[in-house]
Amino acid sequence: MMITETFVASDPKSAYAQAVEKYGTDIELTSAKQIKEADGSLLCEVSVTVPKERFMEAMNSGQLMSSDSILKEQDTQEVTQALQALEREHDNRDGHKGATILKKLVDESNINSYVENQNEEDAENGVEEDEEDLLAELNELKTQLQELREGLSDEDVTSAKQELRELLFAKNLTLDWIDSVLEEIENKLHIYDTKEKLIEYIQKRMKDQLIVKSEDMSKKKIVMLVGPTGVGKTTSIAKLAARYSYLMDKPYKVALVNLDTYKVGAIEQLEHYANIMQIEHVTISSAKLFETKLREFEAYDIVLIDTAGMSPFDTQKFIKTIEYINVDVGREIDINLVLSATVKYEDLIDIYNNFSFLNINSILVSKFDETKHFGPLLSFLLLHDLPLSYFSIGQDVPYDLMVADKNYLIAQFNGDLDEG
Ligand SMILES: Nc1nc2c(ncn2[C@@H]2O[C@H](COP(=O)(O)OP(=O)(O)O)[C@@H](O)[C@H]2O)c(=O)[nH]1
Ligand SMILES: [Mg+2]
Repeated sequence: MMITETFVASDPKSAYAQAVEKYGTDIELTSAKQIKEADGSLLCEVSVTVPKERFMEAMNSGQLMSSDSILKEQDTQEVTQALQALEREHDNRDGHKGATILKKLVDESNINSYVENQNEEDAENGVEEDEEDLLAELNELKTQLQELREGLSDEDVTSAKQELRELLFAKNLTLDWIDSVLEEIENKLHIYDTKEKLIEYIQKRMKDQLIVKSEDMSKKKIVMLVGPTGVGKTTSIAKLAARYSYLMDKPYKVALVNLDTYKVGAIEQLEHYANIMQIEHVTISSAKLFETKLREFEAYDIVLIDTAGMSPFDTQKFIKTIEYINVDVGREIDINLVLSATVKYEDLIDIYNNFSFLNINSILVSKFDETKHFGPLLSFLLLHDLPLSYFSIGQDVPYDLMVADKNYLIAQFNGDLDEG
């Protein structure tokens, strides 16, 4: 038996996301409509059906338990991390300037015991002349020790760090990320004493954190490009089609599927490329046909799917997209979100949220050639840990495309830093 449940949110994606959060992706979307509240605001209502057992399961709120245990795990992790940081700090102090201080401290304690001994002896012998000298020496040592302690927060290093922090922020990296990275080296600042050294560390951290998806041609693939209108989906599909069928170690068998029946000229645009390259192509307007065609294309190495751009309130396009991706084609569809490098950070976040109801597998960055400023894109990637697939670096089909490369991206960012 199936149960129908309705979810309401400000836009269809969020409403659908609620359903997925509750029941997982294995649900059927039965309707989505816009509703007008009494105050005139627009809401979206999405209805899904789920098997009764699944409904009961969710009712019995296993979810609460699991989110609780996730919290505990996070807490433990945080505590462990804090402990590790403390240990590092400790090691570091012992290992470096701390060692000098430690030595002085040992010296000082020797003098203390010497003074004590002397005092005893003096009391016994009634000798007082040397005592003043010793006390003076001890005081001097104390002053030196104090100076050394203050020396630990090396002003030069701190200002190099501050300068870099401001520069990175000006280049649109988020303060959250900058500070979390600078914090990691807080106790090793003597190693990163110049701006250049600090930048090296920042680069290393970016490199560690960025993920690149390797271009694995060993398996047959269905790749779908999604993203806002005009971002370069169709152009990228044409470049990819050419790459796979003509520009690699061997010719792969490619088919093009166009789901964009909205944009004027979209059908002709893809047909144009497909005809030049003599590649199998088809335009599709129903989920049923989508299923039939994808099954027909089973023998192809790569099926590339072009889609229509979508904004948060495109309810119709949203329902259609959901219908398409829920079609059982017997294989997984690799969903690539196309993001333009020219877009500002807040917009990247919005676009990602807008499309996140589709399980985004990777990011294709377009319009790499149109900006020198990669801070916003990097900030986005460092926040979301999404794998990069390709970079589109110009309008020229098929050549302006490269397999995503961390070093290339970081080098572009550095070029921007050098300009100050
Ligand atoms: N400069 C530059 N232009 C691009 C790039 N990719 C696409 N374009 C241009 O952007 C415009 C829209 O591209 P299109 O593929 O139709 O976008 P779609 O709406 O996402 O399919 C076209 O004029 C393309 O030539 C790129 O990497 N660099
Ligand atoms: Mg297009």
